[in-house]
This record gives sequence, C-alpha cells and structure tokens, in this order.
Amino acid sequence: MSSRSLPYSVQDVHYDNAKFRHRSPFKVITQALVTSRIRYSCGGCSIGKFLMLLMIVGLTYLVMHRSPDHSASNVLSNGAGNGEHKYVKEGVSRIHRIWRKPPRLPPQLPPDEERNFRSSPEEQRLYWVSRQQKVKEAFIHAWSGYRDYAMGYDELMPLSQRGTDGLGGLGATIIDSLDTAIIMGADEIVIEAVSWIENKLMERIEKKGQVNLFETTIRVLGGLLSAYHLSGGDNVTTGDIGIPMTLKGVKSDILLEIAKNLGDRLLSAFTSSPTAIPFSDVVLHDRSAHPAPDGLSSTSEVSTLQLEFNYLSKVSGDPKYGSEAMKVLEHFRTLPKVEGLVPIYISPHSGQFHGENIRLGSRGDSYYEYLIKVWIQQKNSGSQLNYLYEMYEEAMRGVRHLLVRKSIPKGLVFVGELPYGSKGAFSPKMDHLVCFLPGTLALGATKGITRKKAEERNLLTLEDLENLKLAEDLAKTCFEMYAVTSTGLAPEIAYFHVEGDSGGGLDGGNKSSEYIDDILIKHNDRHNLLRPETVESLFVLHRITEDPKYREWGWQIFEAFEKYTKIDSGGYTSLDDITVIPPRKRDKMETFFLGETLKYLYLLFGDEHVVPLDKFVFNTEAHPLPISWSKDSA
Ligand code: DMJ
Repeated sequence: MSSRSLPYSVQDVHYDNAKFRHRSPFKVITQALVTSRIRYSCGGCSIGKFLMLLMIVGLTYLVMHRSPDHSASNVLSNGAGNGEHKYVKEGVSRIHRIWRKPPRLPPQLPPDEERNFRSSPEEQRLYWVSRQQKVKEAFIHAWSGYRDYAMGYDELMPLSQRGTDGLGGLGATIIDSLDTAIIMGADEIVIEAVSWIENKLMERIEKKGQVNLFETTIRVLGGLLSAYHLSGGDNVTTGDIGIPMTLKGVKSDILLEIAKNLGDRLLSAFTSSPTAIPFSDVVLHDRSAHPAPDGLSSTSEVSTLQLEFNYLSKVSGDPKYGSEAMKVLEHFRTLPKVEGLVPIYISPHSGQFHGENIRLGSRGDSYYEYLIKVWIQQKNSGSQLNYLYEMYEEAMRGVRHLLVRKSIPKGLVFVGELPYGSKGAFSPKMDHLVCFLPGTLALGATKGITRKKAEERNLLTLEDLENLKLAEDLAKTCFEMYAVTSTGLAPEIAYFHVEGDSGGGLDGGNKSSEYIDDILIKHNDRHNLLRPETVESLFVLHRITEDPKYREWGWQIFEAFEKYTKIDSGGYTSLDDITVIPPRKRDKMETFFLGETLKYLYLLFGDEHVVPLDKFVFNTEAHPLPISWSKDSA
C-alpha cells in the first residue's frame, strides 16, 4: 500500500461524477485548447497563435452547425441513414472526439486509501474493527492447532500435527499466548490456558531441567506477570485499559505465586556468576546455573531481563529480583563502548565484552530496547536511572553515525553492521530482528504519547525529532523487506545494495517492487519464522504518529501470513523460502506468533486506549507491564 501523500487537491476530491456533467461544445473546445500542450509549445510564436485562432473559429462553426441529432446515441441508432448525412455526422463526431478530452475523473486510489480518505471517523473505526476481528480469528485458529495437537508442549509442529519442546518444556506457547487472549477477549482460550497453568506449570517448573535464562524470562516470567496484571492482580480494573472481558475464571494470585517460584530459580544465574553478568542457562529442578558451552553470554540476553525482574520485585514486595537484574545494567554503564554501541558477546567470568562484532540484530538487539524501556518503566518511581537514558541517547547517536546508510538505487534507509568493530569494514546486512528499532526509536522520542501531543507540549528535542524521522524511514524499509518478495513476507536477513558493494544474494522475486534492486537475499536467509518485529514497530508508530499508512502496511503483512502460512488443520507455520510460490513450509509455529505478532497486529487495528503506551511498556516478547508505580498508572 502506498505511503505517499494524496496526490491531489481538495478540489479534486469534490469533483464527483465529472463523467456525467454536461459541458457546452464551446467550453469543450476552448478548455481543450487552453489546457493543451500546444499552449506551451506554440504560445509564444505568432504564426502558431494565428493558426490556433483559425482552428477555434472553424471548429466552433462545425460544432454549432451540426444537426441536433448528432449525439452519440443518435449516430448509432441512425447508422443506416443516407451517405452524405452519415459522412457529416461522422466527421463532426470525429472532431468532437478529438477535442473533447476525456473528462477528469477523481484520481484512482487503491480501495483502502479511498476509504480512509472519504469515510467518517466512525466508519473507519468500524472498518478497522472488522480487520481486527480477522486477527482474532487467526489467533483462535493458531491456538486451536496448538491445543489439538501440542497442548503442554512448548511449540506446535502444525504439519506433523504434534508438539515439540524447544524451550525447556514449560508449555511456552500457553503462557506466551495468555495475555494476548486476555487483550482480545478470547475467553475460552483464557480459560483453557489458565486451567493448564494452574494444574501443570508449577510441577513442570519443579521437575524440568535446563532452560535458557533469557527465553524463560521474556516468555514465561513476562507472560505470567503480564497476565497477572491484566487480570486484575495488581489492583487494576481491566475496564480502565480497554480490555473487554470479565476474566471471572482467572485467579491472578496463582499466576504471581508461580512467577515468584520461577523467579527464585532463575535468580541462580545471577548469584552463581562471579560477576554481575549472569550465566546463560539454569537447571530448574536443582536451581543450578551454567555458562553456555563457549563460556559466553549474549549481550542482548543479559540486558533483557530487567523489566520482568523489576516488576516481580514490585508485586512481590521483595527487592532481590530487581536488584540482581539491575546490577547488569549498572555494570554495562562502566564498560567501554564505541559511540554507545557494544559488542554482541560478553563473558560472565571476566565481565568484559568479547570480540568486536557490533550489530542491532541477533544477540545485540534488545540491549538497546531495554535501555530506554527500563528507564520508561522506572521514570516515575524516584529511582536514579537517568544513566540509562543517557546510554540510550548515546547509542542512538552511534547508530545514526556508524550504522545507518542508504541503499542504491532507490535510497532505502537501513541499519548495517560492524562485524570487526568501528575500524573494520561496514556490512550492509540487516536482520529482520533489527525491525524492532523503529518502534523503540519512536517510543524513546515521545515516551509513549502521540507526536501531536508531544509537539503541543513542546517536549521534543532536536534529537527526538531525528530519531522519529529515522524511525519512520526504517519502518518503511522493514515494510519493503516484505513487499519485495514473491510471497509478501520478509526474509530472516536482508542485504542492501550500496555503492561498491552489492552485498550478494538475489532479489526477492516481486519484480513489480520498486526496491527490487536495493534489497538482496542470500540463499540461506530466505526463511520466515513468523517474527513480530516489523508489525511491532508499525503498531508503535501508528500509535505515536497516527499515520494510517502503518495500518495499511500491517494489513498487507497480515494477509500474506494468512495466504502462505496458515495450515488448514490448525496453526500457522514458518517458511523455508519466501521468494518462491508456493513457499516451502518448515513445520513450526513459534510461540511469539501468538504472543507477539498477532497481539501487535490486533492492537494496531484497534482503539489506542487499549493498553496505552504512556501507561504500559511492552517487554521484548510483547508482554505489557505497567509503567511503574506512578500515581496515574493503570
Ligand atoms: C522474540 O522472542 C523477542 O522479540 C526477542 O527479543 C527477539 N526474538 C523473538 C522474536 O523474533
């Protein structure tokens, strides 16, 4: 869907039914001449002017003296008339055709844009509510596949119609889905999910073995805490935040009790480590913790735990969770950086970064996301966390200076990588994961309120405006990563064509995309895991800028998911190659499709008062947690 501003004036818009408007023959001829290019090419030469005058007189004479039955219909019905009369009639008709320019019709807009422009706000709202319902139906379909074939497993394999435990066996899809179901008012799913959690989850936590600290925190701990909050556990009434359901069946205290039990076990990753940097893995049943086999932790993993542990401390009344997790960020504050940017590995043994690889994709991404989100979460709490805001601002300056480039030939703005640090070569590679950044930049600029409000209150600095501009440019690029492929779905990784470096790879297959030469995809990067980052950013940008194009883009992406990833027997699947039709399927529905992708799409199409961005901060797995402890927080 096009993002351009409407290419016509208000006058054009009201130019309805021009096709049927009567115009006098004289007006037709003079208008045609006045608007004709002849005016520009011959207007200045006197012979031209003379000839033009002769033509006007001659043509006016012919038209004025034609018989009254020279209308098109009469010519047709009298087609068998005498030869001379026919000749005159045809001559006049031909002249008439030549000079009567086709009437100006209202510009052709794609149906969606036309609807957006013409319909009343209420009609538009209802239109988007109907699309939102389609997302809810997709969620119900995804859940039904999981429930029918994989209940209790971490993930569904929709083609094999069975479950698999890729995340340690805590039923991750159930917990990742629960707050989405609450927000959508999918009551039956809430009941099914809560009943499994109440009956099975505690036992699983006590018995299961090794889990990854980060994945378990963002999906399971975050999911439990968000559901706890949204179901009224933290004295919130769901009506206040626009959530439609009664939630009668949910005993939120149980969710908190399980969250605390899990949090206690996860804490061992922090307490076992000789530094502030936690180990990457925890064995749940014996509460032991271990570094990854290579001894290293991912930078993003150790710095993406704080929203969840802070909130657990708040609701449990025990400061130990937040205090352990915040030590990581305090430690990061002291480490050397490259213009605010950091390498993607860190050692829990030395507490130092490992290697020089800098990127905002895998292993780097949510470090930058949590700098600003943890600051937002705590900004009303009286904590002294301004250093996080400063680290974020410095990092975004570093991104703009060192990582942002434009592709050729069409100038898409993208974020590349520095695999060998700031002194090494720039790589024009961008993971789909980087598409979280537009949303984070927009959130960081206005702190969750609309751009309009922020401008009215004079709250935007020059840097905020720069970040907002970058957010919009990058969101477009992320959308084009979808639009450039045959399926309309983005690859896991894209390369951008820059001066002197084609990045390698082939085009995405959609020959009608104007960015076909700008975006290249390598053979091994052609998969799509149903990831959320782009629709996450579209949601945040729509809330902040109120620009309807973000909804249109989101809808286009949703339709592509529907077309190519939906499995009839239930669930959705990741794909092996998004550049061919039909795309090869992978047989896996990631938990974040229900926890993030469909949640963000649902919120994108709905009312901005539902889970408002100035009262909630979404963890990196899209679980909303309240912006803490402010008087006006929900
Ligand atoms: C999610 O688990 C989280 O969004 C994480 O931060 C990055 N990867 C996935 C989704 O793509």
